[in-house]
Amino acid sequence: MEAHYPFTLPPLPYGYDALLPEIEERTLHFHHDKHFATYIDNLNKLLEQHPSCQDWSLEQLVQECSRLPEDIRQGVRNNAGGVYNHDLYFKTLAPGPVTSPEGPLEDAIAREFGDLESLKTVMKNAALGQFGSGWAWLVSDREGRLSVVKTPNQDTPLPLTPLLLCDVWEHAYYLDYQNRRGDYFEGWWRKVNWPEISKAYDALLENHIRRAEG
Ligand code: MN3
Repeated sequence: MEAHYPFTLPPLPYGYDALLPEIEERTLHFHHDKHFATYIDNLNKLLEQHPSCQDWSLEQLVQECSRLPEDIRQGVRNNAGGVYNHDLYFKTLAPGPVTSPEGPLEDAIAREFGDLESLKTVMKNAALGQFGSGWAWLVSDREGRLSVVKTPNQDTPLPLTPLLLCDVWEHAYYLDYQNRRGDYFEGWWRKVNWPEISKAYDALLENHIRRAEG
């Protein structure tokens, strides 16, 4: 993803059939090529008229949208959030066999939740408990403490660091699962890219240690 405007659609990091049978090809085509692309187009259109905001990073657009010109504030909140969330959503899934957390992340999950199955239960409750469209998240604070949160619409949990996110907008699952959000969650969970998420958590801890030493 570009550092700032103009943003372009990153390719899907795997084939459109890579998440079968949990997530079907047509869902990925709609979700990535249409929905994700639309958030990017809309965000670029909003920023087009405002050169002063064109060097803002995506994280800045999401977190500091109250400082934006009023006429684009809500639009940027929705669409920059949509870009941020979908970029991460597709990157945190992977083809292949079921994986599990590794190293410090495995330890942190044991500490905060007991075990991976308990984390799954907490996250599934968040996914099912999000009324209407939104997201369920596994996040970390700057010190590496994990928690599960949910957000409505395209809101993000920033400044907490997102590690994993489940899209519970109907467009993420309706073609495959219709109204069965819980079945979608179970399928989605089997495709989580734990090795990559474990690496992201390692990097977060390293940053924390560096800050503490610096
Ligand atoms: Mn979506």
